[in-house]
Amino acid sequence: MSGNNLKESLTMFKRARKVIPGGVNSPVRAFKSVGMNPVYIQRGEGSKIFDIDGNEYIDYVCSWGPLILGHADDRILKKLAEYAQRGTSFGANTKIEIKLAELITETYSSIELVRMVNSGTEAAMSAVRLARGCSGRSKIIKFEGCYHGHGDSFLIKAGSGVLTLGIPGSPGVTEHTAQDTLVARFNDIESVEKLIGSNKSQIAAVIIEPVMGNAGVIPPDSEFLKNLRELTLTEDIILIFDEVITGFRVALGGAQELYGIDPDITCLGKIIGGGLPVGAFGGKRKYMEQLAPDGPVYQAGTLSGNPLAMAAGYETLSVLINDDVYPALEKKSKLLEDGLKENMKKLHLNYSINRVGSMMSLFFTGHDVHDFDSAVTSDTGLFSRYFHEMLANGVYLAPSQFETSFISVAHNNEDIEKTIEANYLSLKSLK
Ligand code: KE4
Repeated sequence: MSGNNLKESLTMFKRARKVIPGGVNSPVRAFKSVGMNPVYIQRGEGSKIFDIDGNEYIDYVCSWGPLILGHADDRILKKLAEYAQRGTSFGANTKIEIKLAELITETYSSIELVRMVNSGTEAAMSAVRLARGCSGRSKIIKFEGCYHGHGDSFLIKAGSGVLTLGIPGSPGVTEHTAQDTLVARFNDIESVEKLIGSNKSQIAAVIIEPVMGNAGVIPPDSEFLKNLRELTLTEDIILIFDEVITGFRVALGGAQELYGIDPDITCLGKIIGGGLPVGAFGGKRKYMEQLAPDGPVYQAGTLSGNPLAMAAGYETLSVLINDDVYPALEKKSKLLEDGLKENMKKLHLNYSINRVGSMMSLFFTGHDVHDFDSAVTSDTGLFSRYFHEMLANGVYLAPSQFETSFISVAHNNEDIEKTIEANYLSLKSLK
C-alpha cells in the first residue's frame, strides 16, 4: 500500500463505483494491476500533479502522452480562454481547424489531407475503414501488444489496458470481426510475410505503432520498418502508422521522420489536442479523398474539429515548432535514463530500460525487451511494488508495467534528480 494518505481518494472511489462502471472512465485508471485504489487528482501544474489528499507528485503519465508541455501551460490556458469566450462548439467550420490541419500537413510530408476526430480510437477505426473502402479488401494485420484504441478490430492481442488486465480479447467482438484481424509479431518481418502469403490479395492494411508504447516502450529494429514499407508496397497493402503516441513526441515529424518511412495513412492524437479530446487521421490524397462528402467512405463526428481542442492543439504544436523543444527533451530524458542505469549498477540489478526520445520504460526483467514475448517476461508483481514505492516517494508513474513514462518540457533538472533518488530508494526497498 502506498505510504501516502489517500483517504479522500478512497472516499471518492467508493462514491464513483456507485455510478460509473469500475468507478473509472477508462480501465487503466483503476490501478487494478498495481493492487490499490486509484488516486484522484485535484490539479496539475507544470511537471507536477496534486491529489485531493494534498499529495504532490512528479508526473510521468502526462495524461498518457498529450501533455508534452506539462500541466496548465499558461500559453494553452490563455488560448483556451480566448476561444471559450466565443462559444464552445458550433458543428460548423471554423478557421482554427484549417490552421491546425495546415500545421500537420506542413510537418508530415506523408499527410496531404487530414481529418479531425475526437480520439485515437476514432482515428484508427476510421483509417482502417478507409483502407478497406479504398482496397475492397477486408483483412488487416496488427502486431501483438500494439494498441490502437478499443475499436472491435483492434481488441485482438492488444496492449495497454487489455494486456495490463490480462483480457484475452474482448467479449462483444464477434467471431467474424476477429477473423478479419491477423496478428503478426513486432520486429519479425517473416511473421508478416507469412500472413500475407496465406491471405493473398485479402489484406487491406497493416497497422502498426512504429515505436510500441503499449507494451511498454519497444523500439523497431533498424531495418524492420523499412522492410515493412517495402513489403506493403510490393503487395499493394496500405501501411497505417499509428502515431497517436509518437506523433510530435519522438520527433516533430514523429516516428516516420525519425526512421525515414513514408506511410500511406497516419493516425495522430494526444499531443495535437494539447490535453483536449482529439484524434486525426491523414495521408495520401488518393486515399483521403475517398472520404465523404467527396468520396463514398463515410466518417463523421459532432465534435470533430472542436474549436477549443483545435486551439489548444494549434498552440501546443506552435510552441513545439517555434521553441524547437526536442534537443532539450532528449538531454533531460537521457539524464533520467543514465541515472536509472547508474542506480541499477550500484544495486547490482539488471532490469531493462527502453527509451525513444522522451518516452521510456523500465521493465522488471533481465531480458532485452525487443518484442511482445520479451516484454511479458517482466515481473508485474515486482513492478507493482515499485509503483507503490515510487508513489510514496512522490513520483507518479503509469499504474502498469505495460505503459510508457513521458518526460515533458516542464520537467526540470531538479525533477530528474529527485526521480533518480526516488528510483534508487524504491529499487533498494525491493531487494
Ligand atoms: P484514445 O481512444 O484512448 O484517445 O487513443 C487510443 C490509442 C490509439 N493508438 C495508440 C498508439 C494509443 O496509445 C492509444 C491510447 N493510449 C492509451 C495509453 N497507452 C490510452 C490510455 C487509456 O486507455 O486510458
